[in-house]
Amino acid sequence: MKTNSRRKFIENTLKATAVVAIGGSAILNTASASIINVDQGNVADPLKFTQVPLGFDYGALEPNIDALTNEIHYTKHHTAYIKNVNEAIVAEKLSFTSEKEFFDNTSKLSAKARNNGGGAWNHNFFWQSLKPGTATGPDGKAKDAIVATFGTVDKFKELFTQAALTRFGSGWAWLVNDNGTLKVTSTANQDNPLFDNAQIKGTPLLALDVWEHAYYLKYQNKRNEYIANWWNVVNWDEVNKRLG
Ligand code: MN3
Repeated sequence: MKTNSRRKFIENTLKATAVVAIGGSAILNTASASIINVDQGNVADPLKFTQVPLGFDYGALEPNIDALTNEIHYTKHHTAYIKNVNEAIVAEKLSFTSEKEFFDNTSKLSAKARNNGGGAWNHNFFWQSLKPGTATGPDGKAKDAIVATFGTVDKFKELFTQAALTRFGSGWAWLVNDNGTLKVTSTANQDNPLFDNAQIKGTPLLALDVWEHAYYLKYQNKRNEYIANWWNVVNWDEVNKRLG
């Protein structure tokens, strides 16, 4: 009985969180900060993606993620996605004023806008999901929600690891909040669960980049070792914040 009422409480809390999230969430709020004034068509404030500052030194995640990989990933790959999506927004006269609006319309966008928009957002989310040191979480809300949905933290980690490992080619593994239910999913290329045509939609809580550029210098073909060590640098504080 005790377990059941606790579970109910968590479910209700998550439902409330999800509503807030959809209405203009903590995650998507970064959109408003990134909007600048550009004279473009008839839109006063078209969307412009910005790259979040890296909250740590390139080498701060050693030995789990190496410094050179982080540096190239942040300064080359991620920077290119930001530049390319902003070019596409201007060239194609896209009139979105928020990231939410952009992702609500991904199925109608050009490949350049869609892929680079996903890449810009996903990496901002990815960097903020990492933290130097040795992760001891999940704890707090994240742990409660994970246990309520998956039974145990280990079971969740097993499912997430499997999603990351079995994503064929390039893509991402995700933990999302789908209207109060947590789900593990994966996406191809730079798609994400905010895309209007995502197979499993939801508010992202945690993401892992499994493109080879994210791990190949250190791990080569051993994606499994990269995933196993990535758990050590997950920023569970950030996941708790995303749960409201
Ligand atoms: Mn990447």
